[in-house]
Amino acid sequence: MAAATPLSATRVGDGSAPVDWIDVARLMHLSRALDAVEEQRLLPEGKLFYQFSARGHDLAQLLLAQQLTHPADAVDGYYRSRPMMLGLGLDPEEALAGPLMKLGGFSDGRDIGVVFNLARREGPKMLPMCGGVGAQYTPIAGWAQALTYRHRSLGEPCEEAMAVAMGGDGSCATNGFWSALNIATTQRLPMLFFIEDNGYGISVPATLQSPGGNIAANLASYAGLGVFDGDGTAPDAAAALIGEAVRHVRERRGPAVLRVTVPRLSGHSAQDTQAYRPATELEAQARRDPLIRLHDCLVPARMSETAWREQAEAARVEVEAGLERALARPVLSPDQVTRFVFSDPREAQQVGGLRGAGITPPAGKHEVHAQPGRINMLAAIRRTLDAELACNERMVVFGEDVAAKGGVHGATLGLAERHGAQRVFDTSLNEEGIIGRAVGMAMAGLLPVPEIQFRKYADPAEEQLNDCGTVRWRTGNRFAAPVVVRMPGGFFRCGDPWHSQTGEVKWAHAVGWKLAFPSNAEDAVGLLRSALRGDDPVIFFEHRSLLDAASARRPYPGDDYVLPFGQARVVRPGDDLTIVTWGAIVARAEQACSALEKQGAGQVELIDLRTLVPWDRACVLESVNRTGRCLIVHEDNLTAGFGAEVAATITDQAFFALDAPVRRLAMADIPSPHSPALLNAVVPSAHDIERGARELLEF
Ligand SMILES: Cc1ncc(C[n+]2csc(CCOP(=O)(O)OP(=O)(O)O)c2C)c(N)n1
Ligand SMILES: [Mg+2]
Repeated sequence: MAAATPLSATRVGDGSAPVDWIDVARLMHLSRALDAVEEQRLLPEGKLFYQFSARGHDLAQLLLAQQLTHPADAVDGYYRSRPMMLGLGLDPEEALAGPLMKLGGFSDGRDIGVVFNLARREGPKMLPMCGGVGAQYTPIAGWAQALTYRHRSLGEPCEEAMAVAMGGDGSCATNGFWSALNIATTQRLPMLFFIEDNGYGISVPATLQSPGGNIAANLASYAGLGVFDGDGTAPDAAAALIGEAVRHVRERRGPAVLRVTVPRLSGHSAQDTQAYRPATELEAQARRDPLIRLHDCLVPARMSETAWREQAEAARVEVEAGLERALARPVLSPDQVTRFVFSDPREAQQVGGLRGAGITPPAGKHEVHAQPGRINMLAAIRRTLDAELACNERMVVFGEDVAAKGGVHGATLGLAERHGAQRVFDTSLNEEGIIGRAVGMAMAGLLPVPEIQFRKYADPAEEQLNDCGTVRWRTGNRFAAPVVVRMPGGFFRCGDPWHSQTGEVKWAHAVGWKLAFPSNAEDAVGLLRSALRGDDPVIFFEHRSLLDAASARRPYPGDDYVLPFGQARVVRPGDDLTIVTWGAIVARAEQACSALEKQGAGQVELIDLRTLVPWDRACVLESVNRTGRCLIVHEDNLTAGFGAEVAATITDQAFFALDAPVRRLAMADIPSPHSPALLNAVVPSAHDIERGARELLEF
């Protein structure tokens, strides 16, 4: 455990400058006044629903905030991090507008007020916090990795900037904490884990979160990690300890964890009576109140009692005035509540993605410039990644085995050699880390293109994927994280419950994701480039059976070719029945349509949706209005599969044109079976489609 070192003044922000104690005291009073007005007035009056007091945690946070002065610094905190926000410049009106659900307040009433963010082009930022404990860690690790990239590869002055994750003792048990620790130490990132240990996660004692109840002690032998541990309520010692930890990170001696012990002077939240805590414990911790300790440390040595009292009164007045202004603010107009799920070309986000960095990628061309020969879908994807890496220095490709091996499917073969180890790199085997890091990198102005090795293995990243999709909406377009996630999956000769699921409907249901599911090499190029030059998070599904399928081979359509999302392809025209499908089923459906035509059973119109979010409703409805019959076929499970969405839309909007029921043909509601004999029995075959289509034609 590192010992505290005396303060010696050099530069602000590197941990060795003298603390501005007068400002620390001012902000302590402000933080307490905010807590008081919420706890004593606004909650009892029913004006807010959530209140998480920071009393006890405040001093340590404010001491850390004073060190965060580099313009590229960023923090990701949690619901108890308001003192840090005050230290970064949050004013009381904005602080209260959030919990009061008013316009402004960092989410315009969309998110709970204690879940802050601080979006500004210049100066330290607070990345959007999440309600999920532990979800803050991997995005800020991504920010830290982006700092290294921005310095080394883009020449930006980030060599002393740092990233800070703030969390409680309970959060040290989460997947996110361990994922981020793994990333920060293996990549030697400029990242500080600031752990405020108040001994409890709601009512669960810290000993059930970390063995022995001290995460810092447990991490003492973790390779590549600076470990600091001390009392977060002892003003001088805490300031010295925090300064030392910050210096460790800024001087690029590696990541660090700093555990500060703090009292939780209120219940977990305003509703929590703390009945589970012994009275003696509550009395003992009241004596550790950092406000009292700060007073005893500053008065009279550094300020007079009168000045202290004046500060407290000034804070009370400032909060009252802020409250009045916050209460007078309007609420967001309800007709705006569905805005900002996706990017709005009229209004760029403040932070995140290329547009947040003030960069507009080239639009690309919609015309195909077919090159001689046909390439398979795998080569098409690789070539598109290669071309975009060459023209966009902010793009980075990463995942498990993507560098030296070139990906287990081969999509990134040779890219690391061509574009360098900074831009195409292997990660640890940690999907939450892969996606969470991508989110933070996108917020730092890069274009992250992570690969999830097999679709099923996105499961550990589910939380980060969900939070990534909603971040633009949650923050009212202040932040966005446009990442392009490549995700191979689906059957390939055989099936199995691990490598062969498609499960694409999850991404259609999740908020904020666009979803591409190409069936051939040309579409793969156009859709992938569209995604890489777009401004929204995209799941790019690569069907394993199509990567080298003859049916999917096409000429390369050119280095500028883009295919907009939401434009289905009419694979073959017909007036008797519409078949709607996508991905690997397209080729099977084509066979079925040819067979039906040869038999004289009817002319079937085959539609390949190409993208599921957005999906081309107009194309499908126009077709069904003509044919009066529709069969939807997919590989994903039947129940609540995307076919249900298409069917519901048709019955709602083309009901009077229908001459037959809308039918779905899909995988039975089981995981993909391994044996080809079993697989073929449950994935719709050309023969199954032919039979299903004939039934509808004859209906
Ligand atoms: C993933 C997740 N699980 C459970 C919860 C409910 N929850 C909110 S706060 C909390 C305890 C967190 O304790 P700690 O990290 O020590 O922070 P503290 O509140 O003590 O500052 C729990 C269980 C949640 N928000 N997220
Ligand atoms: Mg705690």
